[in-house]
Amino acid sequence: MFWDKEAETLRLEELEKLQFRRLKAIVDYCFHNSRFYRAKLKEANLYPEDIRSLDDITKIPFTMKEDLRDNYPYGMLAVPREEIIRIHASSGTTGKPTIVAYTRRDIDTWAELMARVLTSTGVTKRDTIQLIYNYAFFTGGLGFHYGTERVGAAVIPSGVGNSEKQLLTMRDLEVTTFSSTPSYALYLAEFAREQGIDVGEFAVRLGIFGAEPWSEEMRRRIEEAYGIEAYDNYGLSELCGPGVAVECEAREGLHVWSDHFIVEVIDPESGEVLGPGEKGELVFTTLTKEAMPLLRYRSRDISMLIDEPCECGRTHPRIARLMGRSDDMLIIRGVNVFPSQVEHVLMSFPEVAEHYQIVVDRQRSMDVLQVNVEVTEKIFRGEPEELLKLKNRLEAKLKGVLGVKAKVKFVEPGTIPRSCGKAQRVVDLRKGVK
Ligand code: DLL
Repeated sequence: MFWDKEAETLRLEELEKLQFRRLKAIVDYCFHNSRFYRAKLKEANLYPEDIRSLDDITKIPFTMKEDLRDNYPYGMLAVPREEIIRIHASSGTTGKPTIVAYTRRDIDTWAELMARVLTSTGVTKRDTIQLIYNYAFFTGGLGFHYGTERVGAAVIPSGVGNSEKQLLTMRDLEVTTFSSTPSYALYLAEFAREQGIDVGEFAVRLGIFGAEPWSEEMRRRIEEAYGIEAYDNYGLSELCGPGVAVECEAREGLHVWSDHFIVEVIDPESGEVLGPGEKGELVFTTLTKEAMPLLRYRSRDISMLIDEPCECGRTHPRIARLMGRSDDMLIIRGVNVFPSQVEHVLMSFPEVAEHYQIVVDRQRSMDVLQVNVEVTEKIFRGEPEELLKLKNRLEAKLKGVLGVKAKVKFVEPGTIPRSCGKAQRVVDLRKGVK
């Protein structure tokens, strides 16, 4: 199912021609309208007329998150202030938040891209969608809201918090689709279970999740709990918010809307551009943004390009499910460890509940990695020998996958902090410790 079949299935040559035309135009636009980019391009001795092919994108210097911070709040704008009709802020996964601004046309494009996202997952105007996102500053709430209205489905701006009310809403209003962070979706199912409510009996058939990393195993658990199909979607405030990439019915990677964003994958260390199948940092160039265009923006998100045509018919390139962020990567005794690897191992054990936290500390100049894990009530109250066996199996598997020892600590069910938004999976106590 397509929202805009022509744009989504454009022949690859046509798509690349369009990208090239738009790339030239946006570089020219940045040069003439953004003080920041004019200086940056001049410094790199690059002028709009130097963009003679799509490959020339690699001549453009990267834009970093720090550039947005250094130019806080309005230094990255490429339009006069009166053209701005909306301002959001990133939720600040790391460091202080950054401001993003939109013109009327930016908001309109965003709603279009969100309509594509929703349609790609199977939403139609017959659906009733509950949006369990923070509507304040965060782009998840209003981004999904506008897209849903454009599709013509009924939107319930549920917001976050009050799980009891979320469940009542879902049940009484016969919600067919909901969207939240995957960790909250799991928490809500658990909360329902505790209240004796079976969410599997609700009318909900579809869930759209994103805004934080989640594994295939987590997907399976969400699907089982609600009896739904769960789709992944990806985005970041700096580009618009949600609406950058989404899975289609094939659910083998996320299509990036490449008539609006050029995606590249680079080696985060050297900056060298990598080919399909090579894991690295996603870099985006916005092709149509007016208020705050970004050229080769380093997202710090780790994924890779998938170079095969997709059975759904969309020609827009796919990225693999996100593997984490380069700044989430933990270096434990010299070994690179991604929280997503830990989650993958944990979720492959049915005895383990969905909630965990990774704690890193330094003891006598040695990094130590501990994983606090909730197990199911039955296991927790069961035989100590069984718990010990489970701990040994978990530790052995973690060692095998991570290449470094991790200590597993079982904690009482319900004790790891839950979040209505993005889950905090890592606590690094080494920061500031020498
Ligand atoms: O999280 C936008 C969004 C809202 C996306 C709702 C999807 C759904 P930020 O708060 O700026 O924007 O955070 C962006 O979140 O750079 C990734 O690190 C992470 N992220 C977003 N989607 C995914 C995903 C929104 N599907 C940052 N898988 C990004 C993994 C994701 N990580």
